[in-house]
Amino acid sequence: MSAREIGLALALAACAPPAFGGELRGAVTYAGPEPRLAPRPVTKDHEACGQDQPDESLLVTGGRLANVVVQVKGAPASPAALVLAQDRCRYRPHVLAAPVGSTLVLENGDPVLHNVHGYRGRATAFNLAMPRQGQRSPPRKLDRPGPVRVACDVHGWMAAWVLVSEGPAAVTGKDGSFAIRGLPAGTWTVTAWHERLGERTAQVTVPAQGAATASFRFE
Ligand SMILES: [Cu+2]
Repeated sequence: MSAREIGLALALAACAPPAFGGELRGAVTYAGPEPRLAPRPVTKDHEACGQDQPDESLLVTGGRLANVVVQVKGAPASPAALVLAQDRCRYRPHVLAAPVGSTLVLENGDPVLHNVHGYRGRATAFNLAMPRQGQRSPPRKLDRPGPVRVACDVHGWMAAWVLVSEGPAAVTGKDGSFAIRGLPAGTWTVTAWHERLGERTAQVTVPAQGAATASFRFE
């Protein structure tokens, strides 16, 4: 390694966040008969939006629950840059999660007007008309923890959630699994949140190196 390369390596090490070797992995299950949700009918803008759209509010596959936000409360977390797209009159992804201090950009990929309305409980968190295809909103800072429900005032079937977390977070995939890396050793409060099923809490001890596991069950 040359002196220049060593200097570069030191500079990179100085700006990198502390690297922690702990990890939390697990799966979220759903007990009970598998729900089959009827598609939501599209009532306008059929050319851009199709005839119906899936109801993604409770997705269970083989007993595994998708779209659950798992977070390690109070653990160090780096802010993220989230993007919520509107694509054929559907939000993608349906659930996003990131720590307080992250930013959210909204994108309109459709040739129709969407009005993106974010709610904290019943209060409006933001309200933005997006009339143009290809439009991107300025990044909005997510400065308070908790769930934000996103709806479109034009298309009543459109629904998404942004969970602003108090630590590193992950969203379960179709197989219900999640993994959160870069955790320091310690006993942490871990929560699992679902838009319809509420929240579960567990205490999990994460080792300095290697993975701890946690599982959550909803019904
Ligand atoms: Cu819309």
